[in-house]
Amino acid sequence: MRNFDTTLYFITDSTSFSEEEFLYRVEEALKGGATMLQLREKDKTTREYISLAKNVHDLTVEYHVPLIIDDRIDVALAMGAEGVHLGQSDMPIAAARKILGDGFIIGATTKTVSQALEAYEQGADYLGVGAIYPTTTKVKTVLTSTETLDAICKAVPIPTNAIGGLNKNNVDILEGIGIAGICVVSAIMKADDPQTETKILLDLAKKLKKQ
Ligand code: TZP
Ligand code: MG
Repeated sequence: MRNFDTTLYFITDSTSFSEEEFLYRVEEALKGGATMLQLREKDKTTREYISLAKNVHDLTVEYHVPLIIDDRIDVALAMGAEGVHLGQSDMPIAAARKILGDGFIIGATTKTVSQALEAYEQGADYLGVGAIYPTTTKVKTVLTSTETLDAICKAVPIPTNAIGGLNKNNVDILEGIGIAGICVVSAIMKADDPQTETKILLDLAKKLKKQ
């Protein structure tokens, strides 16, 4: 069963936080209504990634939110996450689907219509498209226009989220595009009050979806 809602998809970044502070922020975002959560770790050892993922999973299970692991199918399988998110340099979606089976949520980063169609055809459940704005989060990316985002939303029948530099003051650029939701890292991760920020962003994301 792949049941998920990408309306407000919070992607974490533990850089510069103690584990205690990080888990506190994750829980605040869950209390604020984040509908999906991705653990995104680039510098941890496999053991560290699994250990942190287990602790995050204890929280996401409590709030009935699916936990998606960035990049690492092995980590997701080892600790029992609900899904994985794969970029263009990670394992192809078809190979991941073969390994993970039908029960897993598989997300893909795509920046063009052809990448989006390929990911969909190979069995991706949702897409992340961006960066819409320049981002302060550590990532190799290029800007994606809202025209391309719009074309991707129209080309594939699976939920498509916008990502990159999004915050409560600039998401209006997404009005009228058929997105399923927004992905944010720093807007929540670095907020003074992550719970309140999450509530505000959830409200905005819901309104964007209705248009
Ligand atoms: N992919 C494209 S932009 C990005 C990723 C992972 C980072 C988004 O982070 P932020 O802080 O919401 O700009
Ligand atoms: Mg990746």
